[in-house]
Amino acid sequence: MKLYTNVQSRGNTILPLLIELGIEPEVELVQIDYAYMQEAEYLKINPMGKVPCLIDDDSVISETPAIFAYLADKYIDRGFAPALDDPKRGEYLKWLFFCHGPLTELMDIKSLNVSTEQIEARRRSLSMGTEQAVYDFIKQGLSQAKPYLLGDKISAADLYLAYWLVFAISFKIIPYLDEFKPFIQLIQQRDSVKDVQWFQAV
Ligand SMILES: N[C@@H](CCC(=O)N[C@@H](CS)C(=O)NCC(=O)O)C(=O)O
Repeated sequence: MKLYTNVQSRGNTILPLLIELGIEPEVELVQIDYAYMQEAEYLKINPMGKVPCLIDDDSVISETPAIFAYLADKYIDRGFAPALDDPKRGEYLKWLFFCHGPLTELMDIKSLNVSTEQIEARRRSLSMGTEQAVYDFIKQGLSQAKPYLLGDKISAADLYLAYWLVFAISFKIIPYLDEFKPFIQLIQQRDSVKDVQWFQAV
């Protein structure tokens, strides 16, 4: 497999998963410049001109949560995705999609300094609703975590949520709420993120 990425990109969110799944040696990391992402050669691979993008034989998988889901399912024996018939499968998918949808939208909107009034005016059509709703959703999920989102076993959804939260917190896009701390501290202890400097810094 090949993972097109860039050291400054959200492609980094996939790296702990590769380590956790024990497939780091099987995935060739192709570091590409932002300029190259707009070249015809790369646009043939991902017309969005973005990373990350995973190639596995004839499959081209872009979009971060699709890569999380694809790899965790491909190596389902490693225990990072609930099986199709596992009752926890739905919640697992919910968290992957939440990170990509409402949480990412909030991060984008905050980075663009969109005002509270503008958000409120569009609340019903925004995937995130309001900033507070996003925090409430995470707080409720984490208050029910035992200690992971799906119970006593970690999943790819924990890795994605923790990485994305830490990214947003360290770049001061969202606040480091007390309710996030036990979960983030738990994931911080994992060997797969121990070399991610800013992950350890929050
Ligand atoms: N929806 C994509 C977004 C990926 C994305 O925005 N990647 C950025 C880096 S973090 C990128 O490749 N930007 C290059 C560009 O837009 O020129 C995903 O979640 O994977």
